[in-house]
Amino acid sequence: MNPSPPFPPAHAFPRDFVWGVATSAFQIEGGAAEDGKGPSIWDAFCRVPGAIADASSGDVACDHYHRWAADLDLVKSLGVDAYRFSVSWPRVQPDGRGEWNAKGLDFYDRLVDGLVSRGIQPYLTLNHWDLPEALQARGGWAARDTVHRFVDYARHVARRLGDRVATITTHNEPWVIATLGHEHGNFAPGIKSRATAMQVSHHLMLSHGLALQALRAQGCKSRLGIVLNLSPIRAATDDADDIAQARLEDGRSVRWYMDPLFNGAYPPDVLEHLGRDAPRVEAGDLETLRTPMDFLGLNYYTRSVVSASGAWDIKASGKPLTDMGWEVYPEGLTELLLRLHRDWRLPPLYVKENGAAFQDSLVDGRVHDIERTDYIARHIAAVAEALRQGVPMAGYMVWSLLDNFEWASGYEKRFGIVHVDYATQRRTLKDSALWYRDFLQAQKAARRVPASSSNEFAGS
Ligand code: IFM
Repeated sequence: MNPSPPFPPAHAFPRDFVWGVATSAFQIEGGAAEDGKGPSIWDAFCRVPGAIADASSGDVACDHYHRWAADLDLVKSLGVDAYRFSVSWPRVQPDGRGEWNAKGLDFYDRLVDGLVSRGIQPYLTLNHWDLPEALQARGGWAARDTVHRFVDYARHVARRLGDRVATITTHNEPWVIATLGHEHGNFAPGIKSRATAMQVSHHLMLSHGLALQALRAQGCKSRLGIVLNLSPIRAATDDADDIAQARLEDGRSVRWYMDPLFNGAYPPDVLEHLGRDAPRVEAGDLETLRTPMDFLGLNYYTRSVVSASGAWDIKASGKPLTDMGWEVYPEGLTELLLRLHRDWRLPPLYVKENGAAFQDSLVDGRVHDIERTDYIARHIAAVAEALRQGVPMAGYMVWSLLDNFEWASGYEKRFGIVHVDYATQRRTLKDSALWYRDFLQAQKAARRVPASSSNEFAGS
């Protein structure tokens, strides 16, 4: 058997550092048309021929809608502090406006109670991409009215669950919704228009700011924030064109979100580049965008290397690649965290997703996923290094608890630390889950002894 990677130093992390695992509704729940749930844009997108690599859908997924209690027992067995999940908007409001679906709300009520009774903090996300299809028919995120529908939805969910939920994230990865969903068109709703994508990104962030204001106005006690997918962007060479391209990519994927959220302005170089494709911004919008947050969430998987010609081949880096073809580059996480800390005034920062897809084999009830274990260990060490250098890190969550529906890749890519046999829905803890569990036990032991008298832990 392969050796386990050593544990990152236990005392690198503050005592109240939050360790967790993450999932999202569409990727695990199934129950796609059950108990009054309406269709989402991803239900519709899955029906488009060729949209999903294995022609699958979220109809059943991990059947978490029925197996949630056993899944929470699994979460509990890992010893995490928090569980990040998302609410499916069309499950609780099938048309995205008007009537609420009591059975859908009851499901999340039970889920939150189930977490609290197991001593796990619920970390709720309102929008992990599954917009009600009925709203898409009225223009989706490109329509300003959707902003107001989202604020109503946020208010209702917070009224129902906010008393027990530790944090509420408005949107997960707005860049993905805007760019992959509306510019490249390989994600739902499958639109290919840069102008639409930029308007969508503005509406997502506007709805985020308005939702924060609305939730605070109604006395919501949960901590509020957003989760961005960010990467350090590097030029492939020292060539001036490559450097300019990298600066633009950084503008479009990092500064486009960070600048308005923290400084109340879109980056001027990106606006100039976009020209007529820049979004329509109404008076007062920019002020709303910078509504203070209680936390910023960051999802990190890899860095991005760009060249003006587009000719850079990721294999040239010589680093290992995951099953997604993404370079394993943990030092990029430290680099990114230091840069965010340097360039913006940040609230407490969480890594809300980090993990890797690899080809797994289940043999005799075990999955020896040494590459995933190593990936997680090295990224946790990268967070420790950022903390050491002064970044206000508050938590780290593994993506993902379960193998699940990986969007346009269907079920072909497995990100879980728990293996799912989709034919039987049997769950098996992979070695990465066992490693994470043991690491968290070591963390807890370290919390119990004074920092000065402890040693660093060695891996099991
Ligand atoms: O599975 C996704 C998740 O839904 C959002 N962040 C990236 C993950 C891996 O691609």
